[in-house]
Amino acid sequence: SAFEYAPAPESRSVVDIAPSYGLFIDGEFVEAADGKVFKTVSPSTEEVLSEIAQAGEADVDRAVAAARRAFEKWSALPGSERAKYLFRIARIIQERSRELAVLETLDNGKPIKETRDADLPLVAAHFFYYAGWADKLEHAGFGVSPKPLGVAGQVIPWNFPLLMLAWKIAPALATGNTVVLKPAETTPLSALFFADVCRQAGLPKGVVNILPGYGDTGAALVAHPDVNKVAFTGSTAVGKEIARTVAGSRKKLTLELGGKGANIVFDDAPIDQAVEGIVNGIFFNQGQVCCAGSRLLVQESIQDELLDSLKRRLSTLRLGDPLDKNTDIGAINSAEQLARITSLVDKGAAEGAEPWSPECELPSAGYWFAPTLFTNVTQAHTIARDEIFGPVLSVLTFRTPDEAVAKANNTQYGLSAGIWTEKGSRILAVANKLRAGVVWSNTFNKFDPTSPFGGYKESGFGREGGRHGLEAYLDV
Ligand code: TXE
Repeated sequence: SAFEYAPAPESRSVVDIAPSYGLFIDGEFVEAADGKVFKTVSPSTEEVLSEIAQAGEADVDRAVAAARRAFEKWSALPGSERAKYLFRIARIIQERSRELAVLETLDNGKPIKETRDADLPLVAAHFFYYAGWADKLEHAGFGVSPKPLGVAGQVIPWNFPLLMLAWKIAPALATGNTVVLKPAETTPLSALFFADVCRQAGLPKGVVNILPGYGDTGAALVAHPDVNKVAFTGSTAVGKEIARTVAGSRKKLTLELGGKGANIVFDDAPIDQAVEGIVNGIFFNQGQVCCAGSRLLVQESIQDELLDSLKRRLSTLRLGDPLDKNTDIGAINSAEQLARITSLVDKGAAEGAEPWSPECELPSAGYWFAPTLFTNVTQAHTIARDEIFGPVLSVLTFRTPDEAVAKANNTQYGLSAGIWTEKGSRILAVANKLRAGVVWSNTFNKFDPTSPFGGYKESGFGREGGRHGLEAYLDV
């Protein structure tokens, strides 16, 4: 790395991790009915962090029944009362954000810089934002007296464990629904910690239930006849399976799936700023981001200049201990995800694209992947089409704005895009032609609870965040 920093690791002793955790059902931590457990490990060291109860079908039944009982009282509360609980949860998250950031970094592998400065502030902001809606639903534009749906079954991924939980739970509770949530199998800890936050906030029992487990637990939850609303974030393949499961039922469904975002850089773009945005777009959270800018579309005339700057910048990224406050690139979340990234990168090279990585030493334990940039990429290449969900950027070029739009839209996905140019008129013209749920201009990966987020095409349907996020949890 270009600079020498005295490493200042955040201490893991900030957070108490119990040797084992139960399921959180009806306000209590309980064992699974069949006694099953699984282990959660730290992806940066492969150390076992804790042993977690694994929910089976009987536990899904118990949790849904608890949520159903709680629904009667919770939905009957005045919105202003529900708001008080949500505000309390938001404040406790702020107060305990250091513990939560360390916990999330340990279980997920992402840099503490990110959990501290992005994940945790956004989690709290989300609860504050939806707390504000709870007593104003009649002003949300869905009619005089919109009604909650009932029990929400929510399944979330591992890339932003606590933030995805916030995106799902905050609007559900604000609108008077109750929740059974299944965190991802590799990152159950922050959701269980959140269960403790709910207890601390005095949330009535059964309003939030947390069921750690694998895909079969998620499948049982989604299929449960007494669940009224299903919300899923994860792979497109599982999203389609879930859509088939709920087809024919009265369940309301929202899906937030994969992406293959394009970052489009025009010849008049501020290059240094664009380089920062490109780096953030694909290396934030090791590229394990559904809206990552995983395709760089650069105007041909500035290709050499931009790639030179980008490579110089990549050479300064620090990869290593995620608890070190100077770390830019942490660990990949799991051995499975690392294998997926590796296989797609191998395919890229085999199909004729040229990989480049800065010099960097990968730690011997844990799951790591060096930042990688592919040039000589064509639209037919697998790495230009499939979501890699890792720190891998595919570079393509264009000559005209129309060609940029055509290439950006040439994907089965439609979640995100970025435009870099000094021309305001071009931003508007290009943004309006992009089939993507979010288009950033001269920035990337900016999130705000007031903005709806979601995809076009195979990136899913429904919106989370903002006023639109309420709609998924209301009958009008
Ligand atoms: O996803 P899964 P995986 C993409 C990304 C990644 C790929 C695979 O490309 O490489 O998906 O990741 C639960 N019924 N994204 O395997 O399997 C599972 O337990 C109900 C993009 O981790 O979809 C976990 O809680 N639930 C994405 C959650 O679904 C099931 C984020 C996600 O896991 C289930 C994650 C089933 N049949 C991966 N099978 C994004 N949109 O941000 C699994 N699950």
